[in-house]
Amino acid sequence: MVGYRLVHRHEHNPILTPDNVPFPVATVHNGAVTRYNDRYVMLFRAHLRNGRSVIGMAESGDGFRFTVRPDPWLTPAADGVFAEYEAFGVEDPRICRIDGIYYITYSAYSTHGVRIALARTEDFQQVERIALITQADHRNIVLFPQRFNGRYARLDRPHTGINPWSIWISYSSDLIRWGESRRLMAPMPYHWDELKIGPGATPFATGRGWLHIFHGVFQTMNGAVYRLGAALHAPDDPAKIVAVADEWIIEPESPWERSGYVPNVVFCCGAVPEADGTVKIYWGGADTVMCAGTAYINELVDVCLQRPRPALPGSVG
Ligand code: BMA
Repeated sequence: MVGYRLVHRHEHNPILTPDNVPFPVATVHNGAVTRYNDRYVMLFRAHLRNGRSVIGMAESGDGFRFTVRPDPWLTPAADGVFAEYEAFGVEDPRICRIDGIYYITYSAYSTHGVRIALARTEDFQQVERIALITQADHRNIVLFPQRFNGRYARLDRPHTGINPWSIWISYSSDLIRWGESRRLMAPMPYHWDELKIGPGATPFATGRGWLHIFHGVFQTMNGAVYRLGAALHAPDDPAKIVAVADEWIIEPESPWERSGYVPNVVFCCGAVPEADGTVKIYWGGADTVMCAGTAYINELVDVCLQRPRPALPGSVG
């Protein structure tokens, strides 16, 4: 369908480029965004010019025009257990507000592999690391913003050599110790996400369930293509997937999504639902710049419900 778009790209994309960052960086990408005191705060990943990543912060009044703080917001820890596991850099943050506290999950890279660390802030000035909440070989963990039967829930993405990389769920009573993990969603063979999938933005509540924007990858003769998809989880049971949209909601199209440090990548770490029924979606373009767009929440829910595919294709059909 010509002109058919679920997500409307912002006219000023890319909304951030390395030139907008006051400290020397090669990229500004994979940013998470949340509302804080009637403003928007973005925590983004930036490659330093040695190839390792730090997390920077930007602020905005309208969610599209961001100003970057002069110094990085989170750099690899200098001592203790975090120093050992963050030595190669900190990457791909997600922000989740629970009971007035902003929790940040981010990838911690080191010679031991990649783990997920949890930090918290109340004001985006002071940040406190809490714990490393996975073993090695996990990325892309998003928390749900509320408890279910008194427990926190998160979507996981463990790496495995046996199955295609899939989306799992785990639970915790204290945000530190997690368990009861189960696989919820898997890549679909011969489909846009057949190579691997992973959690993207922190899920947000809609009248019809939790909407989760995830990424899916297809391997072509010219390398991998990263696109974004949508899944709907039951309102009171995040382990129950109501529907997964068969089609992607965004694919690399703009020049800065199709070419850059890693070509043909749109990668989402954040989305902000608005009271007017829209959602602002943020994604890194080609692992180099930040982009934003807007969608109608109802249209994203409808595409899940009206044109679904199985969540676990191998076991369901
Ligand atoms: C993934 C992660 C992301 C990155 C994406 C595309 O494996 O490393 O941070 O945006 O690849 O290169």
